[in-house]
Amino acid sequence: MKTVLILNGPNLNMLGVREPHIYGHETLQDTEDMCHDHAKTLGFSIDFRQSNYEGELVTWIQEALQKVRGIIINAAAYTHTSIAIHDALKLHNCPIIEVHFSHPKDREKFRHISYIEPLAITTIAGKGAKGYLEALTFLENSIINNAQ
Ligand code: CA2
Repeated sequence: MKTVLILNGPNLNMLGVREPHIYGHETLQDTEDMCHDHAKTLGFSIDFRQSNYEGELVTWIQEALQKVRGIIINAAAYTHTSIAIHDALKLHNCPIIEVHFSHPKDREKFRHISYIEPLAITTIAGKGAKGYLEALTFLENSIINNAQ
């Protein structure tokens, strides 16, 4: 079965606990459950992970080499800082999609830069947990169109 790696960065384990006006009411567990259900309808299996550690995210990206058909990543604050995650993602030939619950470009200036964006086939932002489902559908279309 086609496996998609879904990676989540620091503090996303706190979703639903605070700042629902920015990130929505869904927890990360709700998001994972929604992704599992949607992936099933698309014929994907998903490997959904979260870490507060940059190096752990880098290791998971490396370990996924040749094993996944696509990567969906919300690197959270590392989006705006991490050349290490950028470099690790660059090792992959599979499609990468950047997702965010909020719309970082409409927020503070320090959130306007993304080190993921140049490597991603698209960025889906500001749609809450539903953005992850849109990313899975987008990935499916891109895999089919490229006959990967
Ligand atoms: O909108 C997104 O998905 C972000 O990636 C979330 C990150 C933020 O640093 C990015 O700029 C945009 C923050 C992760 C969640 O942080 C929380 C903090 C308090 C309560 C709940 C979540």
